Amino acid sequence: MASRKKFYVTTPIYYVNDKPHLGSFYTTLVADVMARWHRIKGDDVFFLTGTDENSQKSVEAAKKAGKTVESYVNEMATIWKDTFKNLNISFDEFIRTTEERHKKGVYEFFKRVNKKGDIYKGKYVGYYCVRCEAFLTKTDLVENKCPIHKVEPNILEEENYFFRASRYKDELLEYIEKNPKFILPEKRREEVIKYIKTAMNDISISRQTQEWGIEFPLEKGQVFYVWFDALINYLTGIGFGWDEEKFKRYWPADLHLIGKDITKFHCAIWPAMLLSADLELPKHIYIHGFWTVKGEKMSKSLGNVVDPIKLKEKYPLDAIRYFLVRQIPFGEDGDFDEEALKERINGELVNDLGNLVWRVLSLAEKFTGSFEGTPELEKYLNLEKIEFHMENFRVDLALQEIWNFIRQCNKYINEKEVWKLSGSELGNALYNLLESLRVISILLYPFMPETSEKIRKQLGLEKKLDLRDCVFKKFEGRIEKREILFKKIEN
Ligand code: ME8
Repeated sequence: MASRKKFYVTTPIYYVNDKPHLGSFYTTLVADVMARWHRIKGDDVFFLTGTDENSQKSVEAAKKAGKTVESYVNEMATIWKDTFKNLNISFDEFIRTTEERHKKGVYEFFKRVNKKGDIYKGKYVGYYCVRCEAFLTKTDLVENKCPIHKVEPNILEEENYFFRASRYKDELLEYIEKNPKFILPEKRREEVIKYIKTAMNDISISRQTQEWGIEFPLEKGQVFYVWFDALINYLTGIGFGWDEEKFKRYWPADLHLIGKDITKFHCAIWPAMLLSADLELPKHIYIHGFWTVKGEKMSKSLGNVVDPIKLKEKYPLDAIRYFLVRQIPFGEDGDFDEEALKERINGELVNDLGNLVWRVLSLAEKFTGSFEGTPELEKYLNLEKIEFHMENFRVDLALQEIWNFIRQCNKYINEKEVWKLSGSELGNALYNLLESLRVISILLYPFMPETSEKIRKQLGLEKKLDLRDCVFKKFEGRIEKREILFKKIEN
């Protein structure tokens, strides 16, 4: 048997100082869409998400909640995991950076980098914003102040260990040059190149003044800088340091999905770390934009976050999934607006898709002949284009193309006035429409898994999905009880 292609997709691991919001759901949703797409392609898929728990943010949030850091992160990790399950996210593994298996992998990774001669001790003298709990460079400052908190940073002096990231600049630039699809979209790639050329330095990877974190192996009393350990999750989540076989099966990652706020870490520091450890680089890193509310980034500190669970109480989950993927060109920013969500539900989901399924099934239910004919609608299905968009991670465009087909099916009903037909003419039209619905149910699965299942149930089709079945054949379903897919949202 020919070996299956593998597909390994990741999301950022999220900080646990808050529960998931629409922004974190968005990245995870796109990862879910990609994972499900590759599953129906028949690939050996691994989808990783998780939580980044060794941050000072955990310490502060725990303090605020009056809990020990340990019990706080445990509770929050459960909330994140459950929320993603509740949102129908089909992750294969959920990695937590406080787990032993992660620590083991981090130590193994560090050993390699250290052996390479890429770790050295130095003095860190620089700006430090206590409120951010982060080091700042001179270029970060605005009028000598932290741009977020508008306070003058402290000058901090610490004995730290550094990772020699600068050593890999040239190799990395060459790799980016040779692999134009390594960093996507293109405009981000240009930014990264500029950053590597002009600003990328060695980074301090240990902390002397913090207690919460993974113990630093070279000096007692220091812990790993949280970003150094966090990035390694992409390895430890698939077995690095604890299951070599699994690790070999899935590494390198096929796709890291991230938001634009963490580009430098993923596109410069992380690849440098991997080069140092003699590990292959991920195949693609796709950087998406921000969901904003009235033009401002959706974030906890601004108090403008949308809770996906609350949204789910008001609208069907699949409608939210549809909206998030369809609304913004993948890679750009977009404003979240409930009116736009309602519009898409009433227009695209109720009128286009819902109506199509309802109309076809009501006609088919009454028809006593056989659903047979010649494929007439198949030519409107541009499967190659859909596949092309998915290969380029343009989930929004793929969905748009599926909708073009759905609209063609509605047009077919109207132009042929199918409700007026009878006998073999009706049998032919219904054959075309039922086969179209069957194909649509497969194509929609990655985006709207519950809707896909509902359609298949009404058509009496089996649950197993295979992208290769997106060609017209003999209709082999059975018309079952009709069910409304989406209800109109009244204002
Ligand atoms: O940065 N719109 O975690 P984080 C779109 N732990 N996406 C958004 C968003 C918004 N308004 N807000 C957040 C971290 N995101 C680190 C990552 S990875 C080794 C460590 C998404 O909880 C987006 O993917 O701050 C962004 O990159 C990520 O959440 C940041 O999550």
